Amino acid sequence: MAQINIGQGQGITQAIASHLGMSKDDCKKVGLAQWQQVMTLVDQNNTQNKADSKESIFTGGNNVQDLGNKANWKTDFVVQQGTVEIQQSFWDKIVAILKPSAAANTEAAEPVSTTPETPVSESTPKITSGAVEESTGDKLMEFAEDISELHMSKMADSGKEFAVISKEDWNAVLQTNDGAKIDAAYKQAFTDLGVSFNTTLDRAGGNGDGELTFEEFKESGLYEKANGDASLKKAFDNFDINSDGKIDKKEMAAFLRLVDNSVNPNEKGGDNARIDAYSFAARLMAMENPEMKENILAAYKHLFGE
Ligand SMILES: [Ca+2]
Ligand SMILES: [Ca+2]
Repeated sequence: MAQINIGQGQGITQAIASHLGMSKDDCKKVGLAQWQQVMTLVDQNNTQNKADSKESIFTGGNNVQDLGNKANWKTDFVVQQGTVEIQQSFWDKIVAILKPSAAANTEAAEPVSTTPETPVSESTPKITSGAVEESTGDKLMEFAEDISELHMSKMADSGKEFAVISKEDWNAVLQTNDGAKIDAAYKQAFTDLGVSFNTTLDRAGGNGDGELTFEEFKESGLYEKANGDASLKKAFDNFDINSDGKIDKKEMAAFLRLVDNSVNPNEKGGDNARIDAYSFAARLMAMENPEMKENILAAYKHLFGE
């Protein structure tokens, strides 16, 4: 039996990949069809669990054919943080699909323990309140690319988490127990991040003035790469709260602030001045959702009170 540890905000596919010690490059080599096979096995295991009156691994839908459909991945194959058990017979087949070389070796059929490929501390941009570090936007851009390379799906390597304000600084602010101070630091951090992120995107696809026109937004590649079949203009309009045809730094800050919320209703999370890859991807993907504009607007009002 394999015991898979599901981290916070992790999907079942990522947890399996992580349990197998698969690197990001390993994951990239696994196609949707293979994941569908894997999830079919997980589904069979789940059915078996139910028959044995054991706890279900996941809730929601189980249609593996729809695995690549972004519209479903907030509701289907939903797993809780914790440990799930996959019976050995199913697990062996899963290993054979994902790691054929390991499966050939009987020793390796037993799952190996995993080490996170990138310690969070190395990939976490540090922003000190009031000062924007030049590299933050670049790092977030790389981060966005990482996710899009992994098809912006549940399978994304979303173990990554970015501190909007350094953990040390944030903890120091929290320890003051001063609500007004915490609120101000939080808002400042997101404002800084909005400036940094917008500037990076504008440098990538525009004239570098820190505001994004629709053309610049398109050229920056962020959303297009993230969700090629989406209506780009609609996504742009969601960002452009004041409808002046440009995404300014505050509008970008509002989007990023919105990301600082858990998308998994089972988690508490949210508003901890950290952005994890899973939430980031989910928000980008939800851009066509008619509620998105309202959500960004609410985040905008929270940050800037306008
Ligand atoms: Ca511009
Ligand atoms: Ca605007």
